[in-house]
Amino acid sequence: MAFAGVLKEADVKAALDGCSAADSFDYKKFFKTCGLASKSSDDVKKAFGIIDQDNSGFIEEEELTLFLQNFSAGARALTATETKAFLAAGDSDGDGKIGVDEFASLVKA
Ligand SMILES: [Ca+2]
Repeated sequence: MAFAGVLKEADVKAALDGCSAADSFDYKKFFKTCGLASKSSDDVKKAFGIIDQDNSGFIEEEELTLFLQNFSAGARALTATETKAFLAAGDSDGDGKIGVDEFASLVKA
C-alpha cells in the first residue's frame, strides 16, 4: 500500500473495514482508526502528497472520491454524498479543494 512504512497494515484494514458500506465513511473515525491522526506533521504531509495524485498542491474533488484507494487499491470509491461532506468539512477557505493545512486540520480533528 501507498502508506507502507507510515501506517500499520492492520490499522488500515480496520479503518477500511469500518467504512466498507456505502455512505458510512466518517473521516474522524477513519483517520483515528488508521493511525494517521496520531502521526507527526511530517507524516501527515507525506500522506497529503500521496492523496494529491497529480501533485497540484491541493486535493481536488476527484482525488477525494478516490481517497480510500490510496490506502488499498481494492477499496471502494466514496459516494458523491460522502465526497461532498468530506470536502465541506475540510475546505475552510471555500476554494473547492483541500490544501495541506486544511488536510492537517481534518486529520487532527
Ligand atoms: Ca491535486
